[in-house]
Amino acid sequence: MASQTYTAGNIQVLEGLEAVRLRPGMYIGTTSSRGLHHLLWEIVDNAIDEASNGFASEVTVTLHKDGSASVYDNGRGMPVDMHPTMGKPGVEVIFTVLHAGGKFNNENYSYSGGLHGVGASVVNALSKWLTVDVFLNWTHYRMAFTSEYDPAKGKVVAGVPSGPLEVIGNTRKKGTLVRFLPDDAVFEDVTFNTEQVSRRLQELAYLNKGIRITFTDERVASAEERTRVFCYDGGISDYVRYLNDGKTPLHENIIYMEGRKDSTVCRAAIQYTDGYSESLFSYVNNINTPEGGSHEAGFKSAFTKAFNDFARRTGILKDKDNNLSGEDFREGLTCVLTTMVRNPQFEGQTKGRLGNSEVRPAVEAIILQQLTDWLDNLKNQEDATAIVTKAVRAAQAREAARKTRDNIRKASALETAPLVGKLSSCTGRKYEDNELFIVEGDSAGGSAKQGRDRRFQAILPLRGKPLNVEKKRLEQVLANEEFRSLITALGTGIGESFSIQNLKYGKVVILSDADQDGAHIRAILLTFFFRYMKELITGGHVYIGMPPLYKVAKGTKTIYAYDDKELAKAVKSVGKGYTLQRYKGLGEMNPEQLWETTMDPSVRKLIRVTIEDAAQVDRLTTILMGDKVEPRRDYICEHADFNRQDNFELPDGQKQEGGR
Ligand code: 0R9
Repeated sequence: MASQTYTAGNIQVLEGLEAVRLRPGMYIGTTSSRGLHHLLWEIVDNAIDEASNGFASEVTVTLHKDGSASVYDNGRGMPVDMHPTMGKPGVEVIFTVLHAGGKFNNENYSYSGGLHGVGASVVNALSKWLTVDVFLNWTHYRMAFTSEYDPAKGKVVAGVPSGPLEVIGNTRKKGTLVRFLPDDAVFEDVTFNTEQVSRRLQELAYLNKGIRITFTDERVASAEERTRVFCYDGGISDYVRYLNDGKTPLHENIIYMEGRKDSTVCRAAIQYTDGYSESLFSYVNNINTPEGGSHEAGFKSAFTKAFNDFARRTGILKDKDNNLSGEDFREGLTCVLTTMVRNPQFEGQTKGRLGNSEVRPAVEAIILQQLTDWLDNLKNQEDATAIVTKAVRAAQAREAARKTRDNIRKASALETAPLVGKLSSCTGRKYEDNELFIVEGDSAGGSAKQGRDRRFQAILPLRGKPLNVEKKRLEQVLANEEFRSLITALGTGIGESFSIQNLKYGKVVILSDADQDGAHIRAILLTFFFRYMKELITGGHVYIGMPPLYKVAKGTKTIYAYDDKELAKAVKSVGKGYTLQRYKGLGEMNPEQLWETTMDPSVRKLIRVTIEDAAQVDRLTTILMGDKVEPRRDYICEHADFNRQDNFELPDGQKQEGGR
């Protein structure tokens, strides 16, 4: 826990803000919309830290009409006393010295993301202006900073105090208020996204039980819709209930576990549903870890052991029986696992996997103990038996699927068979450069085959709508011919034998029509990848192709427009007397057109599918693809968006920076 006394003397001083201005990507990953939001998360994280350490109960986030954002917490207030060696007040050091602040001093700030925790000074450096108000000891203090072009130096001097720390007056308030305007000279887009901010704040409220987070977007016209309040006294248990909205639970009560070992704190909430997929969402220091890591490994191992031991104790498993596998116990599981880790090391493609090896045994010990206690409790016997019985059935189904798979493998070699007649493979042997286009319909498939660059582009046409795999067991998926060819084409295998190393394509591109049917097909394919080949998505291999909606032609000039905005622009640029073609489907394009607009890497637009927000995607998938109609109808009224704007892959050579 944080120590109660933190004077400015503890602040570690490292380096200046100039570096941040020069290479913002190094500090916030990217200057796209994602990077912009990163600024806000920096400040929000500091407020949440103050609250989760027990000093604040309220966090308020406001998006203002002038484009600025502000964050308030009712905690102790940032230190305003003088820093002993720098001779400046604590707040000034926090906002002007890179890596200052307790976050980098482990004795004071125990847990922080490590990714988000790059500090308030980075936000200051990348803002046009920033103000901080501290309400402390009945006094209201204020300090302001600006970033301005200095003609003498010929560059922007960032984060400079506009004056000394001021005393504004007396106050009964407590806490810290930070407001900043992101600099439009740094960011491609300086507009905060209401839904993105709202979703993250809701997530933080679930992850931090009892903290009241108020979100106001002053840009919203309707007063009713302007403010949302997120506060969950049930914390991650409430989160699991929310995720299971639209699913049928196997037991009413959420199983909640919590414990601490050395410096690792771990909490887990679980509830089983009658479905077949596994929905495990893990976090480290409030940061989502979609690629798992040591905390998940510890959790899974303890989980399997506790349930197998229970199944033996109660005679559900006999001496002669094999243990059930972890997968069997995770069928239909919805789980939120949160871990607080000192000095987290994030690894993997998208830095979404926890590397710290010491965390595994800690989480394992905590969960084994807690889950065994739960299973031994007499009042839980009915639920426990229902769960184990379901796992036994899962094991039987898994065995049946294995047999099906073996049979298919024998007949056609699932992983290696050449797909006569269906897949048009490419000639290139460098797998990471190869692309697989999954194309809706035979006629578009035909155009794609003729139009493509066969050196690195392979085409798999899909006939009709594929099977909706939500709530289908692997066995049923394998019985479906379309999916079998897809699995064979990818080369990875599926289920237990899935291996991303065997993937034959660096990019897997879904190409469907820009209509309702096309959207449905896309959703089905994404559901399939999400449920059965998540690594394909987390590894950044799945893309959505963007065919144009219109062709504007005049004389020899042709412009393709991908949305209505672009159409308006195109029409304006060619002037009167043009012909307009609206494409209803991919099939209407001839091979050259398809290449020119959708497949040629130097002009096409692809959207990379991410599951940054895997929990939301899971909930959405259930609602949109599951079997309950009501929640679907409710949801469609709002909007469902798998594709974030900032995940566009632009034409060749203009790739967006990656990172988080
Ligand atoms: C509006 C967003 N909130 C903040 O940025 C915020 C930072 C912060 C804080 C302390 C209290 N409230 C805060 N809000 C704080 C922390 C500690 C002692 N006193 C006050 C401590 O960690 O022991 N600080 C976060 C870092 C620091 N203060 C500092 F100490 F490094 F300056």
